[in-house]
Amino acid sequence: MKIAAVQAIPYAIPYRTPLHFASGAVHVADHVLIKITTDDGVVGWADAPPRPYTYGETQKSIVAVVQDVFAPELIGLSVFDREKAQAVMARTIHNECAKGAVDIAMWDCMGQILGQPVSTLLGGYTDHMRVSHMLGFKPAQELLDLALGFREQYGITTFKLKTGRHPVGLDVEAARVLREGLGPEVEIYMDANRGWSANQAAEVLRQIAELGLTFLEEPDDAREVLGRRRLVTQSAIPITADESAPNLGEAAREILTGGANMLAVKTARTGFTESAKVVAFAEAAGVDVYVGNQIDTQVGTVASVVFGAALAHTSRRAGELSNFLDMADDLLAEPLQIRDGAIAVPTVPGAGTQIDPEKLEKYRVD
Ligand code: MUC
Ligand code: MG
Repeated sequence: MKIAAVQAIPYAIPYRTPLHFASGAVHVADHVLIKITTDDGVVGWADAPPRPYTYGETQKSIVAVVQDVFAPELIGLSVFDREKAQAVMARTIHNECAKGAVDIAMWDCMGQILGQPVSTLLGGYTDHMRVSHMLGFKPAQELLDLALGFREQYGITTFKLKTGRHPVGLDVEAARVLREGLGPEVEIYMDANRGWSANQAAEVLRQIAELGLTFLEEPDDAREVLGRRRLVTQSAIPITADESAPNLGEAAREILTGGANMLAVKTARTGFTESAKVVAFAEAAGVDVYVGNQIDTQVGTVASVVFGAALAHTSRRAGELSNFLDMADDLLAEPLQIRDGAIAVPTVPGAGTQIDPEKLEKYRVD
């Protein structure tokens, strides 16, 4: 059960429908597949999405840090030595998604060796996750048509509206059209990816006060601390930290210094080991969390399902688990199904991240 090889395989799969948001856009899933092989032949997989506009990582930087920096230190450790692996990787700052994927691939090996689904090992709270769909920038009526289609076809009743546009009226209008068209039962929240100033966000909050939105994520740059604190104090709905809380320490700092009062948990950046610590902190602090989307493929999404369903605190809210529907193809051997607005937790031993070898051959770019 010792780690014998750590490989980082770059690949590219186009999006049928690109996603546009305040900090960037995605046209191609140019991700990196992490493959860990043990000395007794167990293979663990995970997906690392480069998000230069969020963490500074690129496809090439993920390959380089995993193969040149992490692999030499990880080879020889037991796949069960996850805290040792965390310590090894913590010597290199940032590189969140590279670290997260190595951790998930190790858990995949652990589950296979123990003959248990990883969701069971992490807590086994429930057997499914409700799905929230993320809507990128589009005219208001198109957004409503899309949301109605997702509700009709997949039973999805929670939507994240990407915002942060100028003038802010564009996003206020989109929220109003969605609320009127979807009715009061559907859950809607906003993510501005730092697109506004604190004052602009405050104006949006005033204008959407009657629309019953659940929370507002990263309205402005959290480093502008006084503006952000004023927003958090004055807002009637929670202000969620996503990219301002990319790891345990920064999540704690944002909450304890009043930069946010809710947290996005993303397995793509904190894997399973650190995500569990973020959730424990949030639970102890009385802070709500939700499982977010790193614009994940099915390989990334299944990891979010495995983790989100394992813990009571993360399974309370819908997780963002459906944006792989916008991709032209995927790598997962058993494609994910969304039924009645939910995805079932894989019951196979491991993390359920098995790869289709023919598809990997087709899309790899190394
Ligand atoms: C999100 O919640 O922000 C967009 C950029 C990123 O890093 O993740 C996505 C979704
Ligand atoms: Mg976000």
